[in-house]
Amino acid sequence: MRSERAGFRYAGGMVIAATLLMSCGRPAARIGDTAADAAQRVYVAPGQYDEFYAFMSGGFDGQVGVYGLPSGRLLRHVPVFSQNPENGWGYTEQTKAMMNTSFGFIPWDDSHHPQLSQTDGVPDGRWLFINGNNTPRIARLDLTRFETEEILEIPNSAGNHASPFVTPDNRYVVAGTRFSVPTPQKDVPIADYRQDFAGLLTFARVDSVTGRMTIAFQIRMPGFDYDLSHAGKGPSNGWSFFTSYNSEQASALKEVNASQNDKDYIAAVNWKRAEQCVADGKGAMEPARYAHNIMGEDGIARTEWGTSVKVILPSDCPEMVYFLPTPKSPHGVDVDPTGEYIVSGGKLATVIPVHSFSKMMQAIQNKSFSGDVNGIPVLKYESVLSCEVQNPGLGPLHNEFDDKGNAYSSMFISSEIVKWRVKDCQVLDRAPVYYSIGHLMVPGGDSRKPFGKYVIALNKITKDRYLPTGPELAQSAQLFDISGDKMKLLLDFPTIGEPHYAQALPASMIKDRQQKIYTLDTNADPFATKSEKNARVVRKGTRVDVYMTAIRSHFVPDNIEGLQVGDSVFFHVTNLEQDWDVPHGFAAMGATTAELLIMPGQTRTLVWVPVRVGVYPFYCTDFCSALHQEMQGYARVSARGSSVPLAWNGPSGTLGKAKQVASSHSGHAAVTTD
Ligand code: K7E
Ligand code: CUA
Repeated sequence: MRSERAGFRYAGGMVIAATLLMSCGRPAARIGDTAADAAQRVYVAPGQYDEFYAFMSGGFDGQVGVYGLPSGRLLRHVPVFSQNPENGWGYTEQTKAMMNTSFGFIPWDDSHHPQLSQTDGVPDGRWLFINGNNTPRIARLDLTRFETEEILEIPNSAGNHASPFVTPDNRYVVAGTRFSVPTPQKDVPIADYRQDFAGLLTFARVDSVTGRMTIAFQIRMPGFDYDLSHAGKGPSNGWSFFTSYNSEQASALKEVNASQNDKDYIAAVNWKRAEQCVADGKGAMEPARYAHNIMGEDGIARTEWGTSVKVILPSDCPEMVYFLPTPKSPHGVDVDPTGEYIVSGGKLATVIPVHSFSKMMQAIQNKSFSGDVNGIPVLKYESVLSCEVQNPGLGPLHNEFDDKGNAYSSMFISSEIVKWRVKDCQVLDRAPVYYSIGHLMVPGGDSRKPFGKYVIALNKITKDRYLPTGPELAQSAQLFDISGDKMKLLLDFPTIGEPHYAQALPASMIKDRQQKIYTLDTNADPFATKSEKNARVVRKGTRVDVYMTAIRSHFVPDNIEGLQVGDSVFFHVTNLEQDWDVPHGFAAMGATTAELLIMPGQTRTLVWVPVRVGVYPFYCTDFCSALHQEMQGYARVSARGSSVPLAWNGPSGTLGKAKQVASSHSGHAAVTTD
């Protein structure tokens, strides 16, 4: 949300207020009843587990951070959109295809909104979806393995920010474009924005068994900036809500020009109606090239190329989209657990507007419209409003809910969380945060049944909360107890990347469903080596395939000779272990890609191109046993065209003692024992 900061400069006095609030040193925190009391509530004794898993987006690091709550302990950093040299994600031959896009190989993204899959409006712990903001994509993680299993590119989109919010039955994840663009792309003057730019809202269908996504349809909307979304639930199930700003359709200096209107809109999209129109043959298939990357059962990612997409216009399908006027330049949109209230956060608004779904339906029926935009009816603000939270603070962004009818809103400029009652907009409590909160998260707080208990502030600016670390300071999360009437600060903990949104669920929902190993017997990687006696080295021209095994505490083969400068050496390393938590690593000196971390039963491939003659070590990077340091070997690299024969060590190879038998035609070499 860094981009939004600039916008506040034009909010005049607000900025001065913000500066004052943020520069007054270290305010005394309102901690629990006493510090000891707070400490006790977040203390998870050695050997004990946290109560919740929390999933936080990595923002500019493109990944997902998994934390335990209430301790705030970082459990795992799961690579998603960004290559990760720690385990070879996006570098290995098996995972590279996950980064394919219509723009080519893109090894990073900016991830903002994790969303747990839901069943009947409640997180079910099966999958986690997350958006790639820069090159529009949605990823799906499997929560039995904490691995990314699928990445779907979203065509006709630019800045996939209003994404990937799920419907209560997990039928769809949505993707609204933050930046309108010409669709299909074409070479036009930017000044022709109004006429040529559009904002597409994408609905990707999720398979209920496999979780696989397919683009069902896209709705071509006016060229606003579609910022955030949440699905309706309960009575409002069947609708998705998208905030928009820049209803001015300004194409330059948006800081000023997109902040003119007192109200922008929430787009209320009746996706059940859209489905019906699509089934009736409305809309048109338009050409669109996009990548769909799927991790196969064999552990190898592959790309399928999409070639077209169904695009439907609001004018094709009356009663599909309505605009709800919403002050001012709204950011978040959140639907309360009952599904009746739709709450926005107007970055420049002085109130928090709460729309009523039942009033919206009534207004639609009564045609209580104040006008239209490109034929999309604009409902009268007063006829859809439930209430406005007065004086909530400055810079409202996002809202989450507890299980007692209350909402918690983040106030970016005044750096606080405000708690208020949803049904009558009464402010009940406020708690300062340190500093500049973006999203906030209650476990299950955007679902039909919030788990409650805590709210976490995800703060943008840390200033003086932690030991300083040079020009860049850690991002900060703050955990509050919300079990009583008043919020109580329990804990600060640093986070990695820049978490935007987060999700959490009780650990009991997923902890006993963890996959512990990959079964070696069913390893279907074509380069797998399932026993040491099959380890071998095969040359075909300048390509050398090393079929290697790893088990405590050695590689087979461990020594290899006969490699040549400029060869492409494919180290296919299979971890023969079948015990939980015994990965082996593999690193080769001078490798220009990454190391490998190979899970038990898995095969991973690193390509190494030796650039000069010599003898180079490779070794295991994961301390796996008392003799881990001995888990090493050498690769001898000779000059191009050298007569040193290809040979290796191992149960069947006896490098140094062996009779070398070269096969004549394929350049293939083998070693036999005496
Ligand atoms: Cu940071 Cu949801 Cu991208 Cu608000 S967003 S803070
Ligand atoms: Cu294998 Cu260390």
